Amino acid sequence: MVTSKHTLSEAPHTKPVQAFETQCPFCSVQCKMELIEQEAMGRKTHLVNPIENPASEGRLCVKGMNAHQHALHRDRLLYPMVKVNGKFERISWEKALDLIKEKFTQIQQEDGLDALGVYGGGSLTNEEAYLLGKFARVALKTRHIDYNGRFCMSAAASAANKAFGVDRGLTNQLSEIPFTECIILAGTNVAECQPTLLPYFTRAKENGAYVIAIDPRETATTQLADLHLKIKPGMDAALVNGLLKVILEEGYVDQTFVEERTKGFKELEEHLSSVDLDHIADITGISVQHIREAATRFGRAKTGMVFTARGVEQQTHGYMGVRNFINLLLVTGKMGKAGCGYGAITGQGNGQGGREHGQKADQLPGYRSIENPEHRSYIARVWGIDEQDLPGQGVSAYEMMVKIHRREITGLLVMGSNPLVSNPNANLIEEGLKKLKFLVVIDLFVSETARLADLILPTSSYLEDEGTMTNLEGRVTLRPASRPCPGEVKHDWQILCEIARVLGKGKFFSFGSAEEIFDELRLASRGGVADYYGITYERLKREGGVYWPCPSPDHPGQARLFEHSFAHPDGKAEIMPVNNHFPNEQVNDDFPLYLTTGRVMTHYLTGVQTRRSHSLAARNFESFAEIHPKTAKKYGIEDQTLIRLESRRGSIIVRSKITSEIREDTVFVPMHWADLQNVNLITLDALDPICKMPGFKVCAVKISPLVI
Ligand SMILES: Nc1nc2c(c(=O)[nH]1)N[C@H]1C(S)=C(S)[C@@H](COP(=O)(O)OP(=O)(O)OC[C@H]3O[C@@H](n4cnc5c(=O)[nH]c(N)nc54)[C@H](O)[C@@H]3O)O[C@H]1N2
Ligand SMILES: Nc1nc2c(c(=O)[nH]1)N[C@H]1C(S)=C(S)[C@@H](COP(=O)(O)OP(=O)(O)OC[C@H]3O[C@@H](n4cnc5c(=O)[nH]c(N)nc54)[C@H](O)[C@@H]3O)O[C@H]1N2
Ligand code: SF4
Ligand SMILES: [Mo]
Repeated sequence: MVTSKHTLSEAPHTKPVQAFETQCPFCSVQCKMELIEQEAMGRKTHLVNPIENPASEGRLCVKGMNAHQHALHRDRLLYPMVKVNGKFERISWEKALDLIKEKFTQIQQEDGLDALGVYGGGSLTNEEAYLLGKFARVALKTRHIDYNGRFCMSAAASAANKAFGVDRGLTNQLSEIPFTECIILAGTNVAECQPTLLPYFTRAKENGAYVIAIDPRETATTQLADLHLKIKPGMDAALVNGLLKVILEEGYVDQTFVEERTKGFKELEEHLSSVDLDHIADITGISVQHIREAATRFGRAKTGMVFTARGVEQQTHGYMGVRNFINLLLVTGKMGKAGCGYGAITGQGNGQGGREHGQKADQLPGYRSIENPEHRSYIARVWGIDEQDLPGQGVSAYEMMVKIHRREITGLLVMGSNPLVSNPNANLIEEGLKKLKFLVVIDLFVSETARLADLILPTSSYLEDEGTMTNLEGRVTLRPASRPCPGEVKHDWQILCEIARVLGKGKFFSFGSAEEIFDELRLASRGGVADYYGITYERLKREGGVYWPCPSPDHPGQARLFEHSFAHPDGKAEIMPVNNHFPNEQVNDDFPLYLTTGRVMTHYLTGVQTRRSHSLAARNFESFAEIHPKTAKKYGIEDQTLIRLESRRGSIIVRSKITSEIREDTVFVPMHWADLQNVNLITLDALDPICKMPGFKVCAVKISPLVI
């Protein structure tokens, strides 16, 4: 990690040409940095320096350091491309837009308005995510829009909404972490996934904090912990029942807080009376002694925070898992105070803002609901349309894919996602996408999904696209544009405006800049839960960042939530009994091991960007499976050899990595590779019934050496 600012201007033979201020395109920390273009011995080279900012405090990780390598890569799409006889050919923007008009109109006439689907992403700026939602509802009049954040934030978002009445990644500022006494890190590998945040936790430890990590693997994050609970995959909800049982037994309940600020405690108390600690130990793989230790440490501490990420959330009961961790905070009164709060560690760069302004199937801007008559009429007024013309709720991302497979959706526009690699059960996705009458993909590269497209439109990268992003704390920042678009590339928002224009809806999309869209977003979010009304570009430039909610231009923005009341009408948070949930797929003789999936430090999501960065690809160039030495021996697997992993849905081939860091009953494969190494060829497509999150983190597999 780079922390110090150094300039190369004094280096011999090196001449800085220009410097740009920008923001990393990858994770939710949104580290600020400076990209310096320089000339060395007649060749152009690049240097990246971190820039001081309140989230990363001037740190950068290896991905941020090398992000420009993909943005400046020769593989960047520079022109629209149409598929002719199975091959992509360059086409003019005019012809591309005509083709969209022809195909979309034809699909609408043949199959109805809802036969067009829109699929967005958490890399889009707030302006673009907002515009995509408006585009689906106003330009296409379809109910079918959803986005990749469904696979990312939906469990935590739905749990926080239900428990607190509002969903913002962190309820507190990052700067409070060093001053809390006990920290639970559940299913989060912050050291590899938000590396620049790690010093907040190491500082907490230096200040005497006790850190509990819950993960089936030893990771760079669990190494930080005083207590690592090496849990059986999918068993977090049950583990928390054990923790709660001890908290109640030992008298660590904050009675005043529970009485004044919450409801539902009695039901929880009753439910816990039937919880048996030996049983919990048995099903979670965590000893009673460790359950007691963790509960006592957390219960006794005067301040404490819980952080969850995808390990807890990407489960078919991810919503329930998060609810139970929130129960733990509520019964111990550790909310709404300095050093006390909950954090769902948001994933994508704009995973937070991307889930607030209307690219979700059930949502309108400002975190409004598309089923709420008042919300509908407010947004219809802002958009200048009749409320009756606003479609209703659609379905979640994977359910859209199922509709595509059933030919209920026959045309699809993808902006900022690679669904073929990131959805579970990739075989079904591929079959479905091939059945579409028309697939348009808007991307920087020919991603695996774009390969299947009829039309690919080239979009701008973080270096070219101005716009706002909302980081994991709910802090809105402005990312300036550094460079002009290469070739014939256009910004996502420009592309949407132009498609709307050829579809005869231009008057609703007459924007000339990202700022103009932001000004409409401010209005659309006004009075909503995620209220951005008081945030302006001018303020963002002046202040560096503003927290939402920010209802008026003179409002400072709210850094810590729930100090006096929760966001439900009665001001109280909801405590809820949670059962001991089990994963949907269990191991058996045929598929004897659990597979869990996740990330490595050097790659980002489906790898379309990071696999094109030579410095990152050099660090990890292929996928692998972590396997315990005893398990490897049992199945005749040698270290660093190719192996086959097989589930009921398919198989993949990856390299073995034998390590005692993982549980004996579990293997781990990262998600960053495609084709034969696409781990989603074998994952399970069962969804959480509440939030529709797929259970990416647990399925049953078998492993074998690859015999050639
Ligand atoms: N380097 C890198 N950083 C990233 C990303 C990336 O792709 N690469 N992606 C970004 C995005 S979009 C996201 S959503 C975040 C994800 O950030 P994280 O959620 O932290 O990342 P994961 O590796 O998916 O999962 C975290 C941990 O959960 C553990 N785990 C697996 N199953 C279970 C379980 O049943 N219970 C518990 N308690 N733990 C379990 C895994 O072993 C893993 O160490 O990272 C963001 N940052
Ligand atoms: N097995 C398994 N599967 C998972 C997960 C897991 O842990 N395990 N995690 C899930 C999670 S948390 C997530 S967030 C999803 C993410 O999955 P995806 O949505 O597929 O994520 P990316 O790989 O970021 O794909 C983004 C695509 O958009 C392009 N792109 C980047 N920036 C822009 C932009 O500004 N505009 C446009 N138009 N395109 C852009 C990139 O080149 C890339 O092709 O994967 C999910 N899938
Ligand atoms: S990947 Fe995340 S932690 Fe690393 S530089 Fe980018 S924003 Fe910062
Ligand atoms: Mo994510």
